[in-house]
Amino acid sequence: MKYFSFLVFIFFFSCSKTVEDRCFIEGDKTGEYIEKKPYTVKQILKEKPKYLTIINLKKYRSFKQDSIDSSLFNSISREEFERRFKAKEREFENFTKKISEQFSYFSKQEIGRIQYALAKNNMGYWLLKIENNQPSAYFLGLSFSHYYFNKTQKEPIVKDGFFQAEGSLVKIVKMDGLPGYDDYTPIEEGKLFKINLNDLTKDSDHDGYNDIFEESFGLNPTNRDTDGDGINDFDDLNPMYKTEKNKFTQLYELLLPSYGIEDLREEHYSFNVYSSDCDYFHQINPEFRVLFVPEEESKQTAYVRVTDVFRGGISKIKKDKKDLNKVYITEWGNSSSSKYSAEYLNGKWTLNVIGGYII
Ligand SMILES: [Ca+2]
Ligand SMILES: [Ca+2]
Ligand SMILES: [Ca+2]
Repeated sequence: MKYFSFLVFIFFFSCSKTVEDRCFIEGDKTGEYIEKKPYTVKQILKEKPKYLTIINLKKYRSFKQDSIDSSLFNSISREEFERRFKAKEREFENFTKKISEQFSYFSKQEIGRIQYALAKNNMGYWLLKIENNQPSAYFLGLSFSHYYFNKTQKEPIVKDGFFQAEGSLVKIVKMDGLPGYDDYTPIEEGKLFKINLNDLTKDSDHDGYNDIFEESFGLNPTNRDTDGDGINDFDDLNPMYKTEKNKFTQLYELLLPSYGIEDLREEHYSFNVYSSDCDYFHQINPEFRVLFVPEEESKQTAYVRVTDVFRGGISKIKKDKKDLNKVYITEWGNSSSSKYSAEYLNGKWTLNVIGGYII
């Protein structure tokens, strides 16, 4: 019996991490980038979403050909570069106007009065649609670490009730010293990726985000207001957690990246994704969209586990041993990091850079 209660005690103790455990650290540990081993074809297929069908093509456009044709930089003159750049801008003008500039665009298609485009942002791939001047965006839930769509699609991207795109299964090779730069290598070419439009466009709670998007990032696809704060997911800048104002949420808000004067409220499909279990970080009131991913891999969604959706991060808080109002915290982005000492006086934080790096 003694042994049993001891086990129960351990179980209870390990499940009941406090805010203190989740937000503060003793040492200098910060979120370092850990290189993950690329998946094999077998592993990719094993984790393939159910709604995706992959067809092996006999005749196809090779990965290499597509990369050469689509490169804006490879051995072309400045004039030719500008010509291609402008042509691309014109081609997707309607989308940039209606959905703003949150995406880079690949293929476009018009069926009657509906326009479709295949697009990508830091979250992943999307199918965009403009119908009766109304834009919609449907997240594909396919990791760019595994799936590559040819920039030139010879066939229509929407056909017979399906989204379809030709491409390859790939691995990403990260370039040393070039953060954010992904070098793709195909591991199996000649694939046709197909998703039934009914699966892709399904938005069970009618909040404006398709189910696949909500499931990919841990939002609730059957509740318009995941965090119950009265603001629906589509309009909520921090849709996963209710906002609160206190000393430490103030500190995290101060360390969020600043994007100047742009109003990012209308950019509904562009989020900064952070990996953090800290309640104070979760409770921030940001000026742009944020989503949070659990630190522990086993608690993350399948999509986030294999897709590098992070632009940066903010560490846990380290308290000063003597001064109760002084803490240390680190913020990092794609190519830089800053370590701060922060002092809380009269309801306000003052930050001092005490270290960091720029690549
Ligand atoms: Ca939804
Ligand atoms: Ca929802
Ligand atoms: Ca909400």
